[in-house]
Amino acid sequence: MREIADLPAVNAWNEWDPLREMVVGSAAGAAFEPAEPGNRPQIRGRAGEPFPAGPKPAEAVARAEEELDGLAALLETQGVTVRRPEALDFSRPLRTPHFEVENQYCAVCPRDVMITLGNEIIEATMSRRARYFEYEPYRKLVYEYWEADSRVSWTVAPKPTMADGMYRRDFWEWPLQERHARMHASEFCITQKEIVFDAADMSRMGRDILVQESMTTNRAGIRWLKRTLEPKGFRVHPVHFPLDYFPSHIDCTFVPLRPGLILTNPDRPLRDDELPMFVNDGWKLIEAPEPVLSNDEMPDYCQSSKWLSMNVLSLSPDKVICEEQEKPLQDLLSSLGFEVLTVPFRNVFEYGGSLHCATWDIRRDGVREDYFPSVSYQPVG
Ligand code: ABU
Repeated sequence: MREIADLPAVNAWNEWDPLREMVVGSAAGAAFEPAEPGNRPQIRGRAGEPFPAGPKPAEAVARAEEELDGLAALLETQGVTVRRPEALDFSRPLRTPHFEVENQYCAVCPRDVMITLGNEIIEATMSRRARYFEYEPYRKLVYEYWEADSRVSWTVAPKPTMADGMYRRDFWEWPLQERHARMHASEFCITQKEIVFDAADMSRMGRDILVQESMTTNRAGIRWLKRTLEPKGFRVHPVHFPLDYFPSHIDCTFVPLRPGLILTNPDRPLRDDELPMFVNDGWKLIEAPEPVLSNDEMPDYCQSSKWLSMNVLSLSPDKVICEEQEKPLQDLLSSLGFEVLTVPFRNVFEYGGSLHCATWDIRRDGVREDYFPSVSYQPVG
């Protein structure tokens, strides 16, 4: 791949342009996620048992670190510059004027916190108390990029209080019938009172940014993104997947792979009225195959679904990294013309993500393009 000369230090307009520089997360200092109004962690298959608290065992951290290092090494063989977050002790408790948690979480998934939109870095508000300060492991890097190139800008979204009133506390107790009845209202564990979003609910497609309304991103958060990004020439599109009763982060649900092609989750179809945007401009939606692991077979402390299988990382429009054991997906992607690289990553799953979640792209070749010429919506500004 020929590198584009004079690319800004921070430059990524979509999920697939040729990758040049990336942050890979780290499990160092990780702790178990605590129960809080925005999260009810459960041991898989043992719902009544108390979820552990405090630091993760050293062996679990070492296993995850080995796989994260393996991803970093693979990226380097592909000519990608890899950076890592600062190691912090996430087992420390946190107390603000509005809440307390017994410990924090980890820096395995930078994708949840940080997003590059063109030449701008945005730090998300976050939605859970234990993740309030999760931008900290990345701050030194952000300063470095910001100092290195005057074309780089940096925006920090307003921090919500995360006080009790920000949450719908009975959400976790809703019976399935009520969940089904409320699914079209898109009401989840966060209320609409404050601006809330995790960066991983966004997907970048040039001029157009998709934002999933979810347990981790509310309508106020989407309004903030619209008002912040649309005057800069983006168009922000809320998207919904009504059959996902616990939506959190779009990258196991709707994964753009290259111009014209999106990998979709067969259990979580896009809302009917949101489909025309893709169909009208000839995008093909292709369903991911059944993951190799069932939900019951996911690691004991993993709170994510089996669909981490489709959390792939694009190196370019024709090269993608998949989890080593996800053979059916690897075969599908090969049949679509992708060169598929693989890496073991199962030990990272209990930290909430796979290959896309555990990374944050800083620089990809390319400029902002309009992949949806039929979209007539013109943002103000
Ligand atoms: N952090 C991504 C998890 C999404 C899912 O469980 O499907």
